[in-house]
Amino acid sequence: MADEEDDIILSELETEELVLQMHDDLYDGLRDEIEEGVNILLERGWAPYKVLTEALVAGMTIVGNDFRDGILFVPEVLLAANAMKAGMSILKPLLAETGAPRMGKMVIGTVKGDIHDIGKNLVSMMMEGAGFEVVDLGINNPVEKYIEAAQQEEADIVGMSALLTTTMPYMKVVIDAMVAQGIRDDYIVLVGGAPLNEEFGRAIGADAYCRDAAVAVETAKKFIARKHNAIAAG
Ligand code: B1M
Repeated sequence: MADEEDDIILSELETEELVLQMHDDLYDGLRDEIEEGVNILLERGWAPYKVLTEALVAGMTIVGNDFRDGILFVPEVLLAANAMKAGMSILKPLLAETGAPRMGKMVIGTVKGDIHDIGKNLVSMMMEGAGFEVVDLGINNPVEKYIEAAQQEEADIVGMSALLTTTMPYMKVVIDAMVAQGIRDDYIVLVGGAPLNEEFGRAIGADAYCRDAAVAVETAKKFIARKHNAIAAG
């Protein structure tokens, strides 16, 4: 727990200062302070999505830049990631709060060889918030896991995440296996992750590349509507 003095300091900051302080706290991996900051922003009327993008994701971008530049190392980044997850777990029920009818079902996971899961978790949260049922396969998923889960769960969408240039080609392995088994067209395949782009998505045979979680939701809705229209048209 943050001690009482920290509580007072955080809660007394102006909102703009608080957000900057949260970027610092995320950088320093201060889980309790991040939880506290998230709660204060919510109390001040910030929408959960705004807290997520402006306080947490923006802070993580700074961490990412310094990781890239050799200023931060894996243990520090892990602490930052844990602090981010703590903040996200407060936002999750708020983002998922919806009485909307099920839009469709998605299985999603990070590909084999890759253990980054923050972005994938964010996509899951946002999809649930938009009324999708989400089956989260976690990290380091081999092709068999995606295919088995998609079939068992009777999913509409297969989502894949990769954060490394060395693991993103594995998405093609999964799609090629789906083609080989004659099941590729049974699913909408969406891919995402920082090193990907639209061209890559097209090249590997995905239905779409999703730049971020909000785009993933919009894209999923669009493809599900298309699927329903095709079924209705016979
Ligand atoms: Co890693 N790491 N990391 N790392 N890490 C990156 C990705 C890196 C870019 C850092 C850097 O150099 N700047 C770099 C990759 C370089 C490259 O491939 N060219 C890198 C490296 C090198 C590594 C290691 C190899 C380091 C090492 O061991 N020497 C190692 C690899 C381990 C492995 O996977 N086998 C490693 C380890 C780690 C930690 C464990 C320390 C930690 C992960 C903790 C965790 O996830 N639980 C970590 C972190 C945190 C990062 C950075 C700093 C942050 C990633 C993140 O969470 N971003 C990252 C730098 C960066 O990306 N700027 C970095 C926030 C998140 C919200 O964004 O994941 O992009 P993102 O998700 C977005 C979109 O991309 C999209 O929506 C999300 C939300 O808007 N999206 C999807 C993502 N998945 C989607 C799926 C969809 C749709 C949209 O499906 C439908």
